[in-house]
Amino acid sequence: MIMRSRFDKAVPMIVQSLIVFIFLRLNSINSLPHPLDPLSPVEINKTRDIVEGSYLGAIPNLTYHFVDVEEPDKEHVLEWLSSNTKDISTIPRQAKVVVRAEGDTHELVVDLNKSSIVSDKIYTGHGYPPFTFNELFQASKLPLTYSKFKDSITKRGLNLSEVSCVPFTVGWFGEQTTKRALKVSCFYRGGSVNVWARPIEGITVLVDVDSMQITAYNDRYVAPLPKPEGTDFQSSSSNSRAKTSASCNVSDVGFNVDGHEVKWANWVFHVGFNARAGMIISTASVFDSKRNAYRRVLYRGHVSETFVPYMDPTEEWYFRTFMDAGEFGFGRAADTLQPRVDCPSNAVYMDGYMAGPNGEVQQVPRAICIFERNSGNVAWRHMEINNPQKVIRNGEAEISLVVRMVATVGNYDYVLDWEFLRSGSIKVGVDLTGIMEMKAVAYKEKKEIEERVFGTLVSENTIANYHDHHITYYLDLDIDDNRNSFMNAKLQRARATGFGTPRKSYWTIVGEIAKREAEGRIRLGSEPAELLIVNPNRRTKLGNEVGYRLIPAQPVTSLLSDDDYPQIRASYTKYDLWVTPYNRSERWAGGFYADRSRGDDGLAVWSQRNREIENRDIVLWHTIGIHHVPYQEDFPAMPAIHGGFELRPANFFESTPLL
Ligand SMILES: *[C@@H]1O[C@H](CO)[C@@H](O)[C@H](O)[C@H]1NC(C)=O
Ligand SMILES: *[C@@H]1O[C@H](CO)[C@@H](O)[C@H](O)[C@H]1NC(C)=O
Ligand SMILES: *[C@@H]1O[C@H](CO)[C@@H](O)[C@H](O)[C@H]1NC(C)=O
Ligand SMILES: *[C@@H]1O[C@H](CO)[C@@H](O)[C@H](O)[C@H]1NC(C)=O
Ligand SMILES: *[C@@H]1O[C@H](CO)[C@@H](O)[C@H](O)[C@H]1NC(C)=O
Ligand SMILES: *[C@@H]1O[C@H](CO)[C@@H](O)[C@H](O)[C@H]1NC(C)=O
Ligand SMILES: [Cu+2]
Repeated sequence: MIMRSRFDKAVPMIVQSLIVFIFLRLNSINSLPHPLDPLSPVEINKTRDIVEGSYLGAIPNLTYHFVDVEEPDKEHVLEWLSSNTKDISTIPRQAKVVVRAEGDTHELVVDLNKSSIVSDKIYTGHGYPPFTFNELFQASKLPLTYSKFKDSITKRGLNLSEVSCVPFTVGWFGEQTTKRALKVSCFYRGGSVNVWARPIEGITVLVDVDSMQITAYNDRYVAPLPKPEGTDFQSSSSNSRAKTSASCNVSDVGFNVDGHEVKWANWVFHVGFNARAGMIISTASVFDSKRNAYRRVLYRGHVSETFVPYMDPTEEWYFRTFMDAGEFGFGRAADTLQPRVDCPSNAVYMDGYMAGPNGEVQQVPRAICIFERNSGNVAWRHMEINNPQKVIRNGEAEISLVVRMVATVGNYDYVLDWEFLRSGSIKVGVDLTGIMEMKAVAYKEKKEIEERVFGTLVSENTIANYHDHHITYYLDLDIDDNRNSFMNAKLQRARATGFGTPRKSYWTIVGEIAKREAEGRIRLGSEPAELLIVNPNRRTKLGNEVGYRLIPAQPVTSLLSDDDYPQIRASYTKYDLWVTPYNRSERWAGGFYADRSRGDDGLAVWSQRNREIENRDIVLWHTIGIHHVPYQEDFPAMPAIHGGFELRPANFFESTPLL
């Protein structure tokens, strides 16, 4: 789709002419495919046809767990990016596919040009690929026909027809051998649409996924069922808003979407999508009017993994230590966006495509939205009184471009934003909303609580349990070029002696380039520091190394002990920031096979090699974290809570790009 149009009135003339200039420049280039484009619907089908046409097609019940474009070599992509012809024909178009057949996990590379499987390996390490939708669905239905479960429901005086069950991943707790498994928890609708608010507590149902059978069942205790009153989250206003769904009006946008490439103001970048990460931003470059050229900033950025451990160590809850991106998939959980609720009326939408359980293409309509935002904030301003006889007052409203998706992973909704600013900043944000995971207890009031609880009483008989959200981003920054360095520039107090003034102290910057990965593991918050990624080979006219700085998210490192199994699996959450050398196969912080993983693959393990990171192609990994202590206001649905970080130019431009 190609859209283009008049500009927002709030954008000053000078910027408008800059935008027009950029549009004219870029529109003269033909729209050609980008090597990082996600697999198209036709390509997903073709991938399946190639797999089904191989020996694997003869195996009954082949299931597809992962299908994505096999990332081309970065050097090829960069050659393509810098070439004038934008000729993609030399870059092979390949798909990475993970299928399961007869209990084996096959890792395939399918060449779409050669129409053949060019690599086929059986994975024998720990952990399993994500579950298919069918597996999750079938597992959730098993208790409803299981006689012991039916007895448990009868014993509680409930109606089976009002029960909904939800499958949870089970983690790993030191077992020597593992199978693909899910634990299914059940909830009672009976008068409420908010299933999470009425847990049928005390029951554990273990499902062996490969045989799709219940292999362990325990009804340990009975807790009262929380009442349905007050649990409904469909407010009258949201009902009416959902009904006024608007068709998107593309005539108002001040940006241009061509295939997967977006051009807006001084930015150009690529928006991709896959089942695991969801939205992926690639090859983002910013126009430098002083150099009359686009300059590279971000090669690739996306959610790498999430870690959501609950703080309830009891039988029915201890295993709830989710790694949502790897176990379920943020793209798999992508929800269709509601116009005027999830995105404003000037938004433009992109659909997402993935392979379903049988390899056939599945569409997520309106998976991503892109819109120009007039935040009401000030981009810059000044009033000057010190000129004789005149007051000068000037400034600009902040206009930005937002790219958004929503992942609804069971009870939680993650609103994931990439926001581009004309100042050269990129802001990455997460809004957490949805429904909390709740536990039924005997207590109606706080003063009745006798046994230990692991959360907040948010309603009668309802504890919302404490838990964390760690959302780790993969950030392959390339500031002007691949060869970059990382600097943790500390602000340190100095004594003011020898200046002949009464000052006693001041602070100054003590910066050191990180030489190896060990110096690129940072726990934030203990001391003030500037976190810089610089290009030591490029300088401004004044001689400063060009760079970007990370203004980090609120630091939240995991509080679990190092020997706790979930912590071993997600050991990368012990640091807020990591720097590693670029390696095409190192993208998923918790390891590629996250389900039942044991912590032997992933960021913390790779970093132990302590490779050189100075003046190299490096990758930053940064975590947006929230220790979530629930409050009553989070019930029955939770008002969004925000976390985020900013990538901000630091001696990158000669002066502000705003003027
Ligand atoms: C993909 O294959 C399915 C099943 O053969 C078919 O229904 C669908 O139309 C195909 N989609 C595309 C885009 O080719
Ligand atoms: C394949 O799936 C069908 C239906 O679920 C099942 O009946 C059959 O036993 C499975 N075959 C194998 C070889 O697993
Ligand atoms: C692969 O196929 C794509 C799409 O059909 C085509 O654009 C590209 O040129 C081909 N590449 C090679 C290396 O053959
Ligand atoms: C179960 O269903 C029956 C018939 O619809 C109804 O009378 C009864 O109140 C229900 N019981 C509960 C606990 O919801
Ligand atoms: C889109 O916006 C234009 C100008 O604001 C308006 O004239 C037009 O009716 C709108 N179209 C739709 C479909 O809302
Ligand atoms: C790239 O990463 C993989 C996985 O960590 C590792 O096996 C491989 O040796 C790495 N390659 C290089 C060149 O470091
Ligand atoms: Cu939470």
